Amino acid sequence: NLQLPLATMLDLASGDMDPYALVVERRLSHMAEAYHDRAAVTAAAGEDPVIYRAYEADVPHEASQLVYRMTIIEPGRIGDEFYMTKGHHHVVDSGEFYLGTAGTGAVVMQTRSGEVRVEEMPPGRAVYVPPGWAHRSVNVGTEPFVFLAVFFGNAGHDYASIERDGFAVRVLADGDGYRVG
Ligand code: PAN
Ligand code: ZN
Repeated sequence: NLQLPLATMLDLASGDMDPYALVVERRLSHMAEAYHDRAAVTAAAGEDPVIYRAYEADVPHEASQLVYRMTIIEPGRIGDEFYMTKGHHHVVDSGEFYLGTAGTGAVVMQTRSGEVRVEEMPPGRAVYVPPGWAHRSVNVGTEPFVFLAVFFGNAGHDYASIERDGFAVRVLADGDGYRVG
Protein backbone atom coordinates (compact mmCIF):
# COMPACT_ATOMS: atom_id res chain seq x y z
CA ASN A 1 0.00 0.00 0.00
CA LEU A 2 2.40 2.62 -1.25
CA GLN A 3 1.15 6.18 -1.08
CA LEU A 4 0.43 7.81 -4.44
CA PRO A 5 2.41 10.80 -5.66
CA LEU A 6 0.76 14.15 -5.10
CA ALA A 7 0.79 17.21 -7.33
CA THR A 8 -0.29 20.64 -6.18
CA MET A 9 -0.53 24.02 -7.87
CA LEU A 10 1.12 26.75 -5.82
CA ASP A 11 0.32 30.31 -6.82
CA LEU A 12 3.59 31.87 -5.74
CA ALA A 13 2.24 35.41 -6.00
CA SER A 14 -0.98 34.98 -4.01
CA GLY A 15 -0.10 31.94 -1.89
CA ASP A 16 -3.14 29.99 -3.10
CA MET A 17 -2.73 26.21 -3.11
CA ASP A 18 -4.89 23.82 -5.13
CA PRO A 19 -5.71 21.29 -3.86
CA TYR A 20 -5.06 21.88 -0.19
CA ALA A 21 -5.91 19.68 2.77
CA LEU A 22 -6.21 22.25 5.49
CA VAL A 23 -5.98 25.94 6.09
CA VAL A 24 -4.77 27.67 9.22
CA GLU A 25 -6.33 31.10 9.81
CA ARG A 26 -5.11 33.23 12.66
CA ARG A 27 -6.75 36.43 13.79
CA LEU A 28 -5.45 38.93 16.31
CA SER A 29 -7.57 37.27 19.02
CA HIS A 30 -5.60 34.02 18.53
CA MET A 31 -2.34 35.75 19.43
CA ALA A 32 -3.18 39.05 21.10
CA GLU A 33 -0.59 38.51 23.85
CA ALA A 34 2.20 38.35 21.27
CA TYR A 35 2.07 42.12 20.57
CA HIS A 36 3.70 44.52 22.98
CA ASP A 37 1.49 47.60 22.52
CA ARG A 38 -1.48 46.70 24.74
CA ALA A 39 -3.46 49.82 23.84
CA ALA A 40 -3.07 49.03 20.13
CA VAL A 41 -4.22 45.44 20.74
CA THR A 42 -7.32 46.75 22.51
CA ALA A 43 -8.01 49.25 19.74
CA ALA A 44 -7.84 46.52 17.05
CA ALA A 45 -9.63 43.82 19.07
CA GLY A 46 -13.13 44.76 17.90
CA GLU A 47 -12.24 44.37 14.24
CA ASP A 48 -10.15 41.27 15.09
CA PRO A 49 -8.27 41.27 11.76
CA VAL A 50 -7.02 38.13 10.04
CA ILE A 51 -3.24 38.33 10.47
CA TYR A 52 -2.31 35.31 8.35
CA ARG A 53 -3.43 32.13 6.66
CA ALA A 54 -1.53 28.98 5.74
CA TYR A 55 -2.54 26.32 3.20
CA GLU A 56 -1.16 22.83 3.62
CA ALA A 57 -0.90 20.00 1.11
CA ASP A 58 -2.42 16.59 1.83
CA VAL A 59 0.67 14.93 3.27
CA PRO A 60 0.45 12.74 6.39
CA HIS A 61 2.04 14.10 9.56
CA GLU A 62 4.33 11.09 9.93
CA ALA A 63 8.04 10.40 10.02
CA SER A 64 9.72 10.30 6.58
CA GLN A 65 7.09 12.62 5.09
CA LEU A 66 7.69 16.20 3.89
CA VAL A 67 4.76 18.48 4.65
CA TYR A 68 4.53 21.74 2.71
CA ARG A 69 2.61 24.89 3.43
CA MET A 70 2.11 28.29 1.85
CA THR A 71 1.73 31.13 4.37
CA ILE A 72 0.21 34.50 3.52
CA ILE A 73 0.76 37.23 6.11
CA GLU A 74 -1.38 40.30 5.51
CA PRO A 75 0.29 43.71 5.57
CA GLY A 76 -0.39 45.64 8.73
CA ARG A 77 0.72 46.54 12.23
CA ILE A 78 -0.47 46.43 15.80
CA GLY A 79 0.91 49.74 17.00
CA ASP A 80 4.49 49.84 15.72
CA GLU A 81 4.79 46.03 15.50
CA PHE A 82 4.34 44.37 12.12
CA TYR A 83 1.88 41.53 11.54
CA MET A 84 3.62 38.23 12.27
CA THR A 85 3.05 34.55 12.86
CA LYS A 86 2.74 33.06 16.33
CA GLY A 87 6.06 31.28 15.94
CA HIS A 88 7.05 27.91 17.31
CA HIS A 89 9.68 25.36 18.07
CA HIS A 90 9.30 21.96 16.49
CA VAL A 91 8.55 19.26 19.03
CA VAL A 92 11.05 16.99 17.31
CA ASP A 93 14.01 19.27 16.61
CA SER A 94 14.27 19.25 12.83
CA GLY A 95 15.23 21.59 10.02
CA GLU A 96 12.82 23.50 7.82
CA PHE A 97 13.12 24.94 4.31
CA TYR A 98 11.61 28.41 3.74
CA LEU A 99 11.30 30.18 0.38
CA GLY A 100 10.01 33.71 -0.04
CA THR A 101 7.66 33.99 -3.04
CA ALA A 102 5.93 37.40 -2.83
CA GLY A 103 6.02 40.58 -0.81
CA THR A 104 8.54 41.81 1.73
CA GLY A 105 9.15 39.88 4.89
CA ALA A 106 11.63 38.22 7.16
CA VAL A 107 11.99 35.27 9.49
CA VAL A 108 13.17 35.70 13.07
CA MET A 109 14.97 32.64 14.43
CA GLN A 110 16.00 32.01 18.02
CA THR A 111 17.64 29.17 19.90
CA ARG A 112 16.57 28.02 23.35
CA SER A 113 19.68 29.70 24.73
CA GLY A 114 18.57 33.04 23.25
CA GLU A 115 20.73 33.42 20.16
CA VAL A 116 18.81 35.36 17.48
CA ARG A 117 19.10 35.65 13.71
CA VAL A 118 16.87 37.57 11.30
CA GLU A 119 16.85 36.78 7.57
CA GLU A 120 14.90 38.64 4.91
CA MET A 121 12.87 36.54 2.48
CA PRO A 122 12.29 38.47 -0.75
CA PRO A 123 10.87 36.40 -3.62
CA GLY A 124 13.41 33.71 -4.55
CA ARG A 125 15.39 33.83 -1.30
CA ALA A 126 15.53 30.51 0.52
CA VAL A 127 16.27 30.37 4.22
CA TYR A 128 17.23 27.18 5.98
CA VAL A 129 16.00 27.03 9.58
CA PRO A 130 18.24 24.49 11.33
CA PRO A 131 17.05 22.12 14.06
CA GLY A 132 16.74 23.87 17.43
CA TRP A 133 15.76 27.32 16.12
CA ALA A 134 12.27 28.63 16.87
CA HIS A 135 10.92 30.69 13.99
CA ARG A 136 8.44 33.50 13.46
CA SER A 137 7.76 35.25 10.14
CA VAL A 138 6.98 38.95 9.79
CA ASN A 139 5.51 41.06 6.98
CA VAL A 140 7.45 44.33 6.89
CA GLY A 141 5.95 45.51 3.57
CA THR A 142 2.72 46.95 2.23
CA GLU A 143 1.61 43.88 0.23
CA PRO A 144 0.83 40.36 1.44
CA PHE A 145 4.03 38.48 2.32
CA VAL A 146 3.98 34.93 0.93
CA PHE A 147 6.38 32.06 1.56
CA LEU A 148 6.64 28.31 1.18
CA ALA A 149 7.67 26.11 4.10
CA VAL A 150 8.69 22.44 3.95
CA PHE A 151 9.05 20.51 7.20
CA PHE A 152 9.22 16.95 8.48
CA GLY A 153 5.89 15.19 8.95
CA ASN A 154 6.76 14.24 12.53
CA ALA A 155 8.17 17.69 13.42
CA GLY A 156 5.16 18.81 15.48
CA HIS A 157 4.53 22.42 16.49
CA ASP A 158 5.27 23.63 20.01
CA TYR A 159 3.63 27.03 20.47
CA ALA A 160 3.55 27.00 24.26
CA SER A 161 7.13 28.06 24.91
CA ILE A 162 6.83 31.04 22.57
CA GLU A 163 3.44 31.99 24.04
CA ARG A 164 5.09 31.97 27.45
CA ASP A 165 8.47 33.59 26.70
CA GLY A 166 8.02 35.33 23.34
CA PHE A 167 11.01 36.15 21.16
CA ALA A 168 13.95 38.21 22.42
CA VAL A 169 13.48 40.74 19.60
CA ARG A 170 10.55 42.50 17.94
CA VAL A 171 10.29 43.73 14.36
CA LEU A 172 9.11 47.33 14.54
CA ALA A 173 8.21 50.07 12.08
CA ASP A 174 10.98 52.60 11.54
CA GLY A 175 10.18 55.31 9.00
CA ASP A 176 9.38 53.51 5.74
CA GLY A 177 11.32 50.46 6.86
CA TYR A 178 11.79 48.34 9.92
CA ARG A 179 14.16 47.84 12.79
CA VAL A 180 14.81 44.84 14.99
CA GLY A 181 14.48 46.02 18.56
C1 PAN B 1 5.19 27.32 8.86
C2 PAN B 1 4.21 27.93 9.87
C3 PAN B 1 3.26 28.95 9.27
C4 PAN B 1 2.33 29.57 10.34
O1 PAN B 1 4.50 26.57 7.90
O2 PAN B 1 3.48 26.90 10.48
O3 PAN B 1 4.00 29.98 8.68
O4 PAN B 1 3.07 29.99 11.47
P1 PAN B 1 2.75 29.41 12.92
O5 PAN B 1 2.76 27.89 12.77
O6 PAN B 1 3.85 29.88 13.79
O7 PAN B 1 1.39 29.88 13.32
C5 PAN B 1 6.16 26.46 9.66
O8 PAN B 1 7.13 26.95 10.19
N1 PAN B 1 5.85 25.17 9.78
O9 PAN B 1 6.64 24.34 10.50
ZN1 ZN C 1 8.11 25.44 11.55
